[in-house]
Amino acid sequence: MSATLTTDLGQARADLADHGYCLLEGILPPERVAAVRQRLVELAAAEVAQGTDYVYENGANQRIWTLLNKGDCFIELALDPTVSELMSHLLGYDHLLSNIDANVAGPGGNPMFLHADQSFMPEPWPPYPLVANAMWMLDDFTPENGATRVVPGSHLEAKQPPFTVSDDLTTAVCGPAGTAMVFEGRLWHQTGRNTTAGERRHGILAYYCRPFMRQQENWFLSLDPGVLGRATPELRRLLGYDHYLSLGMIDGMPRTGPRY
Ligand SMILES: O=C(O)CCC(=O)C(=O)O
Repeated sequence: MSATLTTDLGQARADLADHGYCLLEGILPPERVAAVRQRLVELAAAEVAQGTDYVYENGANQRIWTLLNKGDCFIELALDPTVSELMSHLLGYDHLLSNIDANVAGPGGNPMFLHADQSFMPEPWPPYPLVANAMWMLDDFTPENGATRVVPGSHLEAKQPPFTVSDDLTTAVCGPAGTAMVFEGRLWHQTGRNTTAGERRHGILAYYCRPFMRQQENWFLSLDPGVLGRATPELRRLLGYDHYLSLGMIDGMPRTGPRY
């Protein structure tokens, strides 16, 4: 059993509970897909030209990190209200943005190792996810071009995946460009193998965590001051500029507001 494309949030929540992921179809309209994809393609090429790239898999795959600093279109993705609603459902209203980066899977790229995104958490895991991701599909994701592969229902195991699993345990999560796959942190998954001759599969991972977790990106050090200066209260909250209960205080005081 696996999740199917839906525009219904009730179905999405049910798929998250049953399968550990859901597929929000058409959440990004074609003109936004085109604009975000174009910006990403430019960035990928520019980082290679500047020698600041994160190319891996023998040159086949590329990650582009810290996207909040690299275009307002990525900030809009991080703040998407539908994804935000599902993140609140999975992680609580006070969830944080752990990171937002792109993963480009190119021809010849091998599968990533099978993992769960909360693998840093010692077992036993609590009976709820600590982190969750939205994979924004900027191309049609197909089994051939490296669509993310998952083990549906593996979140219910609530533990790290075994070191090796047979390929037929995993399913390629396919969807048209403009789909977002929301998946929770216990789900076993990996980037797929890209067997195409020339297709580069572009996806953006908006990664969120519970408010008591350390974020993947150290926003306090890496965020462009210009982006912070014009950040909305919602973005600041997502980045961790608000306190959460007794965490994130300043000199003993839970402070929020424009100075902070
Ligand atoms: O690129 C993908 O399909 C998945 C990437 C992934 O699993 C990860 O970044 O943890």
